[in-house]
Amino acid sequence: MAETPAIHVLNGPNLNLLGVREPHIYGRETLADIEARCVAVADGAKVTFRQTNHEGVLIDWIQEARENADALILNPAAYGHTSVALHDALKTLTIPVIELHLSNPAAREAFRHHSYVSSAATGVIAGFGAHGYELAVQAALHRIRERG
Ligand code: CA2
Repeated sequence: MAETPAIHVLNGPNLNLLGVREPHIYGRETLADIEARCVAVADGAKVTFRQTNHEGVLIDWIQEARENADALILNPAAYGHTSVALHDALKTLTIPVIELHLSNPAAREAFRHHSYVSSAATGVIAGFGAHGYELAVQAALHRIRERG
C-alpha cells in the first residue's frame, strides 16, 4: 500500500441521472454531491470517483483498480443483476471490494434480488441512500488499515 491509500468508487449505468429523475427512489443528491461526501469522509485517502453506462468500461476500471487501488467500492446498478463478466473481473482482485446500492434491492422487484457482485464482494451496503457511500468509504478505510 502507498502512504496515501487509494479508494476507487465506481458507478454503473444510469447513475448519472441521480438527482434528476426518480428522486422518490434514489434521492435528490447528484453524483457530484455524493462524490463530495466521499472525499469529505476519506480522511486524506485519494478517492477516484467514476460513473459509466458501459459494462466493458466498468470491467476496464475494475482491472485498473487491481493495479492502483487499495479498496474498491462498486455500485454496479443494474449490471449487478446481469453481469457474469463483472463477477469474473471482481474475482481477480485481492483488495477489499464493497458492493453498494442506494436502495435495498432485496426489498424491491424479484429481478433485483440476485446479485452477481455479492459473491465476489467483501461486504454489501444497501438501502441507506447517499449516506451508504460514506459508510462504504469508512468501511474501506477500516479494512485498509486492518490489512496494514
Ligand atoms: O439502489 C441502487 O443503487 C441500484 O444499484 C440502482 C440501480 C438498480 O438497477 C439497482 O437494482 C439498485 C438503478 C440505477 C438507476 O439510477 C437512476 C437514477 C436516477 C434516475 C433513474 C435511474
